[in-house]
Order: sequence, then structure tokens, then C-alpha cells
Amino acid sequence: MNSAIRNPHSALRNPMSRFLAIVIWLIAIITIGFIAWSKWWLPEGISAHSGWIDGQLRFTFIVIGIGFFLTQALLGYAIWRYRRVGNDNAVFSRGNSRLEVIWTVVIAIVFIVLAITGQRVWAKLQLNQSPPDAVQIEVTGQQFAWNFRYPGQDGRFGQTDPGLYNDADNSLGARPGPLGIDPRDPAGKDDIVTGSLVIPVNRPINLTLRAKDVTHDFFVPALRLKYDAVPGMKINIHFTALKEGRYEIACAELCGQLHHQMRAILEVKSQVDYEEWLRTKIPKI
Ligand SMILES: [Cu+2]
Repeated sequence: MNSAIRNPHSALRNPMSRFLAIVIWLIAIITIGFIAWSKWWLPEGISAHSGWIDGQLRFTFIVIGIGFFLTQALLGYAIWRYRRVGNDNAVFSRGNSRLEVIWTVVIAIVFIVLAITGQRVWAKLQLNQSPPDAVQIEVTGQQFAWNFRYPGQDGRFGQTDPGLYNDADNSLGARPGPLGIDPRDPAGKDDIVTGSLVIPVNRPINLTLRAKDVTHDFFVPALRLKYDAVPGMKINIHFTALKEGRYEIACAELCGQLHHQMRAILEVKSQVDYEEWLRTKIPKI
């Protein structure tokens, strides 16, 4: 007697196969419907480049959604069409080289197109310098807070020294404070350090990302910005916010036990309100 017939796992039995195929089709349809009509999307994009990122994300979701639907539909079809009927045995197959070449090439083309379009968005965003009149702000991540430093009226950041870090004194204007601003450097005297990021609307902003201890990730969903802050590196990113309001800043890198508390607020203000806010923050030393 053929062992394939006796083996209960050699093929699925008739009613279960049809049921399984229908379940697979339903899962595919429900998943795609859920994503297509879901309200769970990023918050409204408020930066000048939001449209590029959202367009690329949508394009990726559509391409992957079509691929997912086709493969699940074929999987269900194969289970239904080739279910065990009567005593028929499994058939040995040597495969189909032509089919394998076709789907390998199709998948390669899909990935290359996604990579090229994504690269173009990235290049438009990052492979250029921020305009010379951009507002300069330094962002420093530490376990478990974000620090924002403005250069003050002289337009220059004071020197910092990791040996001077003083987390115990983070009051406004504290020197050296949590960022280790060297009190001997006159450029640092008027530096402003805050716990929330306040910027003017419709002006280019250049952020210099730094980290004091471990790798953090500066994530502002409303700006469509997400970059690592890496110890020992200064990473420059730039953007323009187009809408006033308050938005969430999160750390998107699991950076320690209290990572979930590492959040801050981005406030986008009018130019007048921004300047007024800056005036109130000038350290009185
Ligand atoms: Cu973090």
C-alpha cells in the first residue's frame, strides 16, 4: 500500500480544505479593507515635505496590498483546487523554472521601483543644505528627556563638554546644566535651553541632533520627521512647518526602562509669538 495514502498529513481532507481556502480569502479581504478604510493613519502632516512622505507611504501600501491580495487569493485557490479527493495521491513535481523566473523578476522590479521612488523622496529631503537663514536649534536626547538649545542673540552655540554634564541642575539658564555648556565660553552665555521645541511657522528650521548616552530617535509624526540621535554624532535635519499648533515629539528608539516617558511638545507659533517667547527665555545670569 502506498505510504502517502496512509499518512494523514499527506493531503488535507475535502471539507476542511474548502473551509480553509475561504478563511484565507476572508482574512485577505478583511485585512485590506481594514487598512484601506481605517482611520488609523498618521496625524495631519504639517511640514512642507509631508505630501512627499505620505505619497510614498500610500504608493508602498497600494503596491504591497495588491501583492498581498494576489498571493493570498492564489494560496486559497491552490488549497481549494488541489484538495484531496477520494484516494488520489500526492503528485511529485519538479517545479516550473519559467514561473520561478517570472515571479522573481516581477518581485525584483517592484522592489527596485519602490527603492528608487523612496530614494528620490529622501534625496529631495536630505541631500541638500538648509537655507542660510534657517533657524538653528540643537536637539539633545538623554535618558529620558529631550533638551532643546537655541544659540541666543549672538547666533552662536557655546562650547559643550561631556565632563561638565550636570543633570541635577536643569533650571533655566543653568551653566553648565544638563548639556554641559562651558561657562568659560562667552558664546554660551545667552544660549537658551528648554524642554519643549518652539519654532516659528513658515520658516526653515535646521535641527542638529545629538545624544548624551545611548541612541535615541527623534520622531515628530506631524512633521513626518524621524531620525536617530546618536552619541558622538551631530546629525543635521531641516524642515519647514506650515501650521501653528501643538504637536507630539516622541523617542522612537527603545532607549531604556523609562523610554515611554521620553516625550516632549513641539509648539509652532507665529513669528511674533515666537520672538516674544524667545525673549522670555533669555537666561538672566
Ligand atoms: Cu530615547
